[in-house]
Amino acid sequence: MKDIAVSDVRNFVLMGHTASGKTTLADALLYKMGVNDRLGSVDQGSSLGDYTDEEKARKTTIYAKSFCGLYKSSDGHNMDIVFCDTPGYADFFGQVIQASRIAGAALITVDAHAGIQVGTAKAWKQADALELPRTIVVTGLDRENSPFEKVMADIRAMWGARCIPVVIPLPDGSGVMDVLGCSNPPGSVSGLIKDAKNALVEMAAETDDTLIEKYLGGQSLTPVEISDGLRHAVFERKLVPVFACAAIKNVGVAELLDGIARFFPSPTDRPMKDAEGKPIDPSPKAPFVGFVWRTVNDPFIGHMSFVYVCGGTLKSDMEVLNVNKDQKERIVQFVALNGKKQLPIAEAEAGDIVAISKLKNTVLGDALCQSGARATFEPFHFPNPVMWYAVLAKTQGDEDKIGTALHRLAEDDPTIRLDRNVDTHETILSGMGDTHLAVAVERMRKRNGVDVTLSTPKIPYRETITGRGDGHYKHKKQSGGRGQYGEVYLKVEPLPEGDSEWFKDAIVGGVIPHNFVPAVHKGVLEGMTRGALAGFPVVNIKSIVYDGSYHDVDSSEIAFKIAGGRAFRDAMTKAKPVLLEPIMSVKITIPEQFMGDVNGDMSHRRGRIVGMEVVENMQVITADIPQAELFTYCAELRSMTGGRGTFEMSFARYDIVPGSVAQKVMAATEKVKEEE
Ligand SMILES: Nc1nc2c(ncn2[C@@H]2O[C@H](COP(=O)(O)OP(=O)(O)OP(=O)(O)O)[C@@H](O)[C@H]2O)c(=O)[nH]1
Ligand SMILES: [Mg+2]
Repeated sequence: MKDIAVSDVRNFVLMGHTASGKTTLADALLYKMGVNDRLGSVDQGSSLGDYTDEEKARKTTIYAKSFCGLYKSSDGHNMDIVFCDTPGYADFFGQVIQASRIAGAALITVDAHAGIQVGTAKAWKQADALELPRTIVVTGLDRENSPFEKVMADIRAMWGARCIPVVIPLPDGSGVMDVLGCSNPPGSVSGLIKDAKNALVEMAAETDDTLIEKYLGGQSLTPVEISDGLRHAVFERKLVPVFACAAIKNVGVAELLDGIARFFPSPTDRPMKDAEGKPIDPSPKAPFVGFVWRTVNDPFIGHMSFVYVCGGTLKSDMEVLNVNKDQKERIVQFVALNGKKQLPIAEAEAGDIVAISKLKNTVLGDALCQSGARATFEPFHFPNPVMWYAVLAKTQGDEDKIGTALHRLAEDDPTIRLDRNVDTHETILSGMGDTHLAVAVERMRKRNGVDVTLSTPKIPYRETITGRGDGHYKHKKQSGGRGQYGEVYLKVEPLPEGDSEWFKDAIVGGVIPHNFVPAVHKGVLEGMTRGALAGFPVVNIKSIVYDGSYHDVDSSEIAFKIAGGRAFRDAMTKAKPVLLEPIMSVKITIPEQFMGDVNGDMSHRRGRIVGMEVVENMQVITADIPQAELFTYCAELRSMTGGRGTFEMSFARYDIVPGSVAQKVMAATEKVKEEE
């Protein structure tokens, strides 16, 4: 067993808007705990967190990473601090979804200068969804025009009076005062400290009947009663302690670590739950249970599984069962991570995060269990992609390599998808935004040595009819020996809803002999793969073959197949054919002030608004928008709203393309055909 009890482990996730100082804070925490002998810097490329090439180039976090360190709390306790840093940039929210699942608590950063931003609200929502106890850390106190009181007021306006400061920054930004610990505050902040202290003590008292009696009776609570009460209130999410720091100047970092020790739950307090909602025994003596929350498949480092230890003790050379796959895996060795730094460890217990290499059959979301335990976990729920491109290999012959590389990427990051569109014959790469996909392409080029071009995908248009039509074709050829003969009359009509009989044989009197009807059927089917309008697949059409003629010697299957196909085409042309396009149901979330712009833009996109509501101070617009108008929406919505607008979407249905637009589509397909 390790020398630190599971009850002294603190495990949390850093979340917040991009550039709100998460990684800088992570570096400061690691420096304070002595994990790093200098303060890593995102700006200078020396951060322990943002260490990959793609992160250094963009000075932003792209991948969730885990860290750990030891900390001696102010009451002399040795604590094991484990945490994950996550990206704030919307494109990489998938990583937040993964990292927040294994956290015992959330630490949400708010930039003192910028205040609450979209990413902050999104982080809060994620913490809500997982019922995570949380604290807020106001960052960048050293920056000019960053008054703590103003941010504090915004925080309370947004999330209520349960947000109470536990430190108060000194006006010159040189340090912070611990609200409960300080006895002689300087005059300039004494009022703030007094108010916060009263609010905290009252909060502590309210957690327990005997304490509230004591409190109301005028007796003061002991420091232990206060800290136990507050810890309880944080677990119950009735209290959100607010910290403040200037991580870059090492201000407020020790107080924050103390607060984490004081307020956050240990895995004993808040054990991980399995898929059925049953808590997993966090004791080191219990059988080992681990949850694979991230994987990396990379030619540089091979296959790595990042595992959160839910309970038991993980030791090297242990055999475990991957419960999801029902396959045994041998864990030869594992390391603890501090970003890039790997630390070999002999044992891991609840709350620890380890990286295990070469688990061949294990993928993201799997459960690893020692005999005696058998758990699985609720699968991750990722958002649908919001941006798509058709991918093509730059070098012919690289297609297989690209397929493999992209599939590996998508396995590690399910917000990246790779699909083959059977209608347009394109390979579609989709993800959460331009940067997300650019990073994917860059990774492939650097690590797999393959290059691709991305282009706007073709729309999988379809064709159908809106009326009825009569078609006829007589296939007759006399060339030398045996001729070809087959004549077909057929009618088409829109396929009634619920009717699956799209081909009806209504021949009477054997005008088309029984044995040739399947050939007509085949011809019609072939006609339906390339419609009469622009060559797109035809849907929702019913063909009724009712007349025809044959020749004793010259009729053949091929002749009737040709006649069937051509008669279908003839009938379709006369049945008011229309083009259909995929319509997406889109949910757009924006701050109120952008309503005008976003709605105006909607009409240019042929969008139709179907609903509007206000959710948590944001306008949520639900609209139906043609897929063709959405390929660049992600970037354009962000630029219209200064990055504050987000959207999600899913396929709704196929709808008729309006005449003028259809003309353009048909002209474009015509042009492509000519070029070919
Ligand atoms: N002055 C000052 N600058 C800070 C502080 N914390 C962070 N910064 C700067 O703010 C910028 C963004 O900081 P990061 O730590 O990368 O922010 P982040 O939240 O990790 O951003 P993402 O990874 O994009 O989500 C960097 O240029 C930091 O140097 C601070 O306390 N004071
Ligand atoms: Mg970061």
